[in-house]
Amino acid sequence: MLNSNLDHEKINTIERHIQDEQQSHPEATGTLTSLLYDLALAGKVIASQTSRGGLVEILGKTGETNIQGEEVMKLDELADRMIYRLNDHTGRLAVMASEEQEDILQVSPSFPTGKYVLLYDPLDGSSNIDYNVSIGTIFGVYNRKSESGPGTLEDCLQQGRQLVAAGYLVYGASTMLVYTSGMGVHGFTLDPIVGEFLLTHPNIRIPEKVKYYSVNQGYEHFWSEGIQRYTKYLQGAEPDKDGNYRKGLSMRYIGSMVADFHRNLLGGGIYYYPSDSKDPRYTTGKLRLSYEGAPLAFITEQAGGTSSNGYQNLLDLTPESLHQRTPLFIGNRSLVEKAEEFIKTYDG
Ligand code: FDP
Repeated sequence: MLNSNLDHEKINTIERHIQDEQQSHPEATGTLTSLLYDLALAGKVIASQTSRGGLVEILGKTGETNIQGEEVMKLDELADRMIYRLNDHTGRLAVMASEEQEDILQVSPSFPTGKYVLLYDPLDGSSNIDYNVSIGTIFGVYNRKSESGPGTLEDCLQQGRQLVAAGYLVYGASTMLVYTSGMGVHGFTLDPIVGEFLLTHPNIRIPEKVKYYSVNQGYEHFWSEGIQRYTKYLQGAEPDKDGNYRKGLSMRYIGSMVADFHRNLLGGGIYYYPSDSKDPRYTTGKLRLSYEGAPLAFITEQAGGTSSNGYQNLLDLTPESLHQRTPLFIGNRSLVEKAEEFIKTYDG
C-alpha cells in the first residue's frame, strides 16, 4: 500500500519547477517553460551519448575545423545538431546561434517563428572529451528584437542584461542542469533510471567563504603584470594596494569552463581566463562573450556573485559580433572586484 504521506509530498521535476516559477508572472504564456523543458530534453539526449562515449564510435575528431580554427569533435557535432533539431520546429524561437556555427541559425521555414532567441555552446570543454572528464552545455535565452518573420543577427547581438533565462548542463559523475530565469538559481540532477531532472539544489548562493581559484596557470608567463600579481595575491603571496595579504586559496582547474564554474558556484571562488600574449588569436581572451560569458554571468549574479572583463561587468557589454571573445573573471564578488583593482593598479 502507498504511504499516504507521499500524496502530499511535492516531487519537484524540472518541468513542474519552471511552471511554478512562471506562474508568478501573470503575463507568462508557458512558452519559456516549454523552451527550457526542450533544452532539458536536449541535455538528456547529449548526456546519454556522452556517458556512452567510450563504448560507441563517437569519440575522436571529425577531421574538420570549426570557425574558431579548432578541431571539431564528433560529440560536439552531435550536441550541436541535437539542440538545433529539438528547437527548430517548436514555434518558440525566432532564431538561434551556436558556438560551433559561423552564422545565425534560422528555424525551419515550414514552421512559424516564435518570440525567443537561443544562443548556445553545445559542448563546452571539448578538449576533455577523449579523457572522460566533465564537459557541459551552456545556453542563454533572449526576447527577439525584430518584430516578426525570420530572426536577425541583431536579435542575437544583445547585451547580457537582456537575458530572459540562462543555464548550463554539466555531464559529470551525474548530469546536472542549473538555470535561472531571474528568480534565483536552481540545480537539478538527472535521475538516470527515471529519466527526469529532479530539484536537488534550490536557490543556489555562492558561499561567502571562498575556497578556489581556477585559471590555466601554465600561461602565467604570458599574462600582464596585474594578472600575475593578482594570482600571487590569491595564493597569499602578494599584498593588495592597501598592503593586505589574503589567506591563500586552493587552485583547481579542470579546463572545462562549465565544470570549473559549477564547482566554484557551489564551493565559492573565482574562475578567470584573462587575455594573454601566448596566442595572437586570443589577445582579447579565449572565451566567447555571448555563448559562455553572458549566460554564466547572469547565473553568477543571480547567485550573489559578479563578473567582469577586468574593467566592466560582462552583463553590460553588447557584443559587436557573434563570436566575440572576452577576458573573463567570474565568481565571488570580492575576488572579482579585487581582480579589477589589480588590473587598474598595474595594467592601467
Ligand atoms: P575547450 O577549448 O576545451 O572547449 O570554451 C573553451 C574552453 O574549453 C573552456 O571550457 C575551458 O575552460 C577553456 O577553453 C580551456 O582552455 P585552455 O586549454 O586554454 O586552458
